[in-house]
Amino acid sequence: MENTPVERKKRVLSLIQPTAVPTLGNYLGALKNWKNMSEDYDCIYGVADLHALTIHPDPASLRKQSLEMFALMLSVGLDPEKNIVFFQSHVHTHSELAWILNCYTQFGEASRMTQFKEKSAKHAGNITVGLFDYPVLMAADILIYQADFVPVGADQKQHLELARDIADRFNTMRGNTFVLPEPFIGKVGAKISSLQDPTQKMSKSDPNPKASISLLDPPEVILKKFKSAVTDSEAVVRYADGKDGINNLMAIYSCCTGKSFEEIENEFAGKGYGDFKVAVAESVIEELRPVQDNFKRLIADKAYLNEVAKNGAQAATRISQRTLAKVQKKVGLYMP
Ligand code: ATP
Ligand code: LTN
Repeated sequence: MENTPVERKKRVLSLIQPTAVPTLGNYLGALKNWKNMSEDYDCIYGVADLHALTIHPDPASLRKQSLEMFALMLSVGLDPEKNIVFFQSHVHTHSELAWILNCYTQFGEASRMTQFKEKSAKHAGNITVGLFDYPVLMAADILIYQADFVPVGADQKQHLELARDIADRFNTMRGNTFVLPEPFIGKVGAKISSLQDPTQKMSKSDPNPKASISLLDPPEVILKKFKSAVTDSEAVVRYADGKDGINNLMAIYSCCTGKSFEEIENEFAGKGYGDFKVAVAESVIEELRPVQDNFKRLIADKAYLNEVAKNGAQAATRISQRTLAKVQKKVGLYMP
């Protein structure tokens, strides 16, 4: 119809830290949704390399892991012709907005972040101001693009709420400026647990290699890790309270095969955990095979990755600059 205004596609934004090779938890909780949303939304995805600085990574490792993470983002199927993919540190507006938002964030609300409490307990000898300020930089990442949806795992929900609170406060004090972002948290897969301690989340910085599946683990390693996954003594594949290990394996299998929990229970009725673990491992191997093949090809083509990163940074800078200029004006910075 001629006079119908073209509706702006909703915008999606998410970043991931290059602290190690991502795990199956990162993939099922975040990256897979990034890919699923990339057809229907206007998507912006990035490597959160500035966030990774909060725990003092070795500089050479950070550089290598950042490029690998970038290649992996493309390997899961994000098309740089249709989405913006970039490195956070290549887009200066994030840090500039973060400083301004720091001045609109209460010390008390930032102190309540559970991830800060957990990480400062883990890195007790190295609690930097950067670690404390991490969620404000994350709020800047989101708000600077006026993002409508932020696909993340369940552990990031509190950070998203803080970003909304900061945006709301700024809008109230200085006039409507920011879109209030909604978290997009998948129903299954939002909280994949450690294979060795299913009460804990699977984390890429877990020092026990058996606890997590890396996206680049070869098939035989994946099989071995699932075979040694901690379960329970009931020997019945069913989803129930107190069966954290089996619940986790069912969530993984469901995400990789599209089967419901009921279908899975029927499929494995009368079978033992051994058969089930092998089936879960095989579904993960098949799910990751194309990702691993793409990664092998892309990581060998640094010139291509650099070109994509340069284009992504330019596009992201262009969009984010508009919000930054608006904010600078609203807070009263003199602009000639
Ligand atoms: P680290 O161990 O370095 O803190 P991490 O594994 O928690 O890292 P992040 O870079 O903090 O990973 O998170 C990247 C994305 O993956 C986020 O959206 C986060 O919510 C999601 N995610 C992380 N761990 C899991 C998990 N176990 N299950 C589901 N989603 C997860
Ligand atoms: N803190 C996030 C990574 C992250 C992020 C973001 C996620 C940094 N900036 C913006 C969504 C939107 C994490 O996953 N640990």
